[in-house]
Amino acid sequence: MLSTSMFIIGGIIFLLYIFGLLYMINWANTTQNEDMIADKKTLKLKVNQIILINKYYIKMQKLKLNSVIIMFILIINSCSKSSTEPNVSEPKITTNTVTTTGLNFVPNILECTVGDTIFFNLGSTHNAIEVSEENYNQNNPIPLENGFQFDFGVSSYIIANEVKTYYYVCEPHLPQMKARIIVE
Ligand SMILES: [Cu+2]
Repeated sequence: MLSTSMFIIGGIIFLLYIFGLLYMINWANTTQNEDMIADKKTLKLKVNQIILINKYYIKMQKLKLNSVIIMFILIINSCSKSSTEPNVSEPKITTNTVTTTGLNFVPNILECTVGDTIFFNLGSTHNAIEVSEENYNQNNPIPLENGFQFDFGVSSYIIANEVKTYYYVCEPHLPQMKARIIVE
């Protein structure tokens, strides 16, 4: 992935920068200490100079820190931008689930779109058999030809390939337990 490699490269550059910065700060401190020991005799004369150098040094450190922070923000920003770009080709995943509660399918009427996947999570005492509209109205659990049939306690799915209404029943719990899926 482009964003991952960018992040790794950015991270390496950032770490190198930090190490370089730490080395520079350490070097500046040691040389400054050495200078201070060596120039003890002329220290009083140089006090004003040292104060000025220290002020400049602190300013430089603040600038360095700011540049590090800015660089880090830029790296993070570039990475997050590339990862949040909307992927147009990504399919829209819509899921619909039918479960069982008591002697009911939930939801009783499921409305969905052509192409949707409908999951069934049936309780152990319930099955789901697709029937014709007529048999649905007459509470006859006669399976519809080429219809879906899910056994007791099954977890499975159907894909709604056409605009139609699925009528289905739970065989042992008719006439109460029946439901519909309306595909639009
Ligand atoms: Cu049932």
